[in-house]
Formats: sequence, structure tokens, C-alpha cells
Amino acid sequence: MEALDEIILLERFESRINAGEKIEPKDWMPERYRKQLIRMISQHAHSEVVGMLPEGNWITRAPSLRRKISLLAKVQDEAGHGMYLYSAAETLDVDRRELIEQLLSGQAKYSHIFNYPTLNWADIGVIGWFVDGAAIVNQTMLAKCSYGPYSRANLRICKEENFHKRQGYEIVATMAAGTTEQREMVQDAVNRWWWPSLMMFGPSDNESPNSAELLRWKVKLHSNDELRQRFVDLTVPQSQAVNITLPDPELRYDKKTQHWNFGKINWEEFWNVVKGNGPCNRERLAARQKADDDGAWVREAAVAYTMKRRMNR
Ligand code: FAQ
Repeated sequence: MEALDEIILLERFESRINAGEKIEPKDWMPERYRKQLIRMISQHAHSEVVGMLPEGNWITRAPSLRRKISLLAKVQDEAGHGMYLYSAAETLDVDRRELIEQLLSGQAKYSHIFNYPTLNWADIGVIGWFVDGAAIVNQTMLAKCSYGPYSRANLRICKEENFHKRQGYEIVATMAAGTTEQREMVQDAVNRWWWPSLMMFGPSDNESPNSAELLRWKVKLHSNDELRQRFVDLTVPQSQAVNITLPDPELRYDKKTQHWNFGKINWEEFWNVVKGNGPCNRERLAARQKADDDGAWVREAAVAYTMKRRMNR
């Protein structure tokens, strides 16, 4: 009987998704859907929070007050995105503390891209252009996903990411039109960030174990490779507009498919970074651990304050 109920509930759930309805926290959902969402949303939240580190590193060295203000605002936005996303994950009956402990213990993943170093100011421009650009392509899709709280969080995030991308591209355009040294700095940053940015969309479709389930339940509406192609198609003309060369001799426009073909991605490098062996993995986790330790007294004070208020009621 229970199994039959489950089949009927699953059918109803899938027909709601196919009809374009949003699933809300109190609705019935299969356990796999809940687990997949917790995995993805928490990974996304951790990425936003860890993603503050490579850029935060340049706030004190921004070349002007105007640049400093916009970078500061961008990094603060990323903290905010982390908070929306942890809240969205909590609607699935999981505690944020548990998720943070998974990050600190190295059990939870976060985007591999944040394990690369930011070596000069041009990196800040290129991160906005490529990393936020890739994030927008991915999250514009996620803003239409089947889970209501995650969809709404992404809608808000995308609005802010658009500003991030523009501030990055404007830094790139300014430096690309500047002195020879500035142009060289941008080209060097582009050469280092291009391939890792393509990897942000995850492994190729035939190597992506989660995609089939996520596509079926409309958490993903496009595959990893489809989104990667969209990012390449959008970015090539932007690079041409600022006279910057993307480091791929195989980039060719295919008139028939109307897409830019690109060279082979080094998946060995990707998995190496995901497994914890990238240039900055240890540094990033140590920084998050320190932030967590330094904030312990704030959490304790907040709990004590709440308990005191409850006792006084
Ligand atoms: N890094 O089966 P799939 C941002 C893992 S936010 C590390 O294809 P899925 C904003 C994946 O978890 C950027 N691990 O996985 C910002 C899975 O392992 P698991 C983050 C990766 O979920 C900008 C395994 O590989 N965005 O940038 C990566 O179907 C600037 C097999 O892969 C999100 O998290 C990777 N790049 O597709 C902040 C968006 N790719 O968990 C600061 C939400 C894959 O089974 C500055 N997430 N893996 O052990 C997603 O859209 C998806 O989860 C994908 C991966 C597309 C990331």
C-alpha cells in the first residue's frame, strides 16, 4: 500500500513539474529530489562564500577609490548570495551549521574555480567577465528551476551578478585600451582564467552522473555542455570587441551550427583541483576555518540572547 501511495505521489509530483509548477517546501517530494537540491544549493552557497576570498584579497590594493567601492560592493553581494542560498537549503530540512561543517571538513564541494590565485589587478576584471559571466549563464537557467525557493534566490542573484559582470568587463576594456603593460596584464589573466572558467559548468554530459535526474525534475533545464557552449558563444564576440585573444587555437565559428567550436578541456586538471590539489585549496579552507573560529563568540552571544528573551517571555 505504501509503495502504491509513493508511486501515485511521484506521478503527481512529476506531472506538476511537467506542467511548469514550482515545488514548494511543504509539498511532497521524492527523497532523491530533496537530497539533490541540498547538495546543489549548499555547494552553490559555499561557492559564493569561498568566492569572496580571491577577490577580497584585492580590496586593499584596488587602483582607485572608485574601483575599491565597486569591488567592496561586489564581495559583499557574494556574502549576501551565500545567505540567500543557505536559507533556501534550510527550507529542505537541513541545518546551515551542518552544511558549514561539511565545507570545513572538506566533505562538501564548492566551485573549483575559487582555488586559483588572483595574481594581479587584471584578474579582478577577468573574474567579473568570465567567472560571473559563466555563473550568470548557469543561474539564469536555475532561476527557472522547479524548486520555488532556489528559483527565487537565483532570480535575485542574477540581477546582482549582471552588475558584477559589467564591472569586470569594464576593468578589462579599460586596461585593454591602456598601456602596453596593462594590455599584457589582461592578456595574461585571460590566458590563466579561460580554461578553468569553461570547467565551471561541470564535466561533459557523458561524464555527469547527476544530470539525468536533475534534467528529469527540471532542476537543470539544459545540460552542462549546452551551457558551456552558450558561454563560449557569448564570450568570443566580447573578447573581439576589446581585442583580446582567447587562448585556444582551435576556436572556429561553424556557420552551419552557428556555434563557436573550441578545443579540448583538460579534465585531469579539473578533477585534480576538485579533489583538493589546486593551487589554493588549502589556503581557502584555512581562511574559512579562521573566519568560523573568529565568529564563534558572535554565534554564542546570539544563542544566549535568544535564550534570555525566551526565558523573559
Ligand atoms: N567545481 O554530475 P555533475 C559563482 C562536481 S557560483 C567543483 O555534472 P551537477 C558566483 C559535482 O558537484 C559557482 N565540483 O554535477 C561567484 C559532482 O560531484 P558530487 C557555483 C564540480 O551538480 C562569481 C561531480 O562534479 N555555482 O561562481 C564542479 O549535475 C564570482 C559530477 O558533476 C553553482 O554551484 C565544479 N566546477 O552539475 C562568486 C551553481 N562541476 O556533488 C564569486 C549550482 C561539477 O556528485 C565570484 N550548481 N562538480 O559529489 C550547478 O549548477 C551544478 O551543481 C554544476 C554541476 C553545474 C556545478
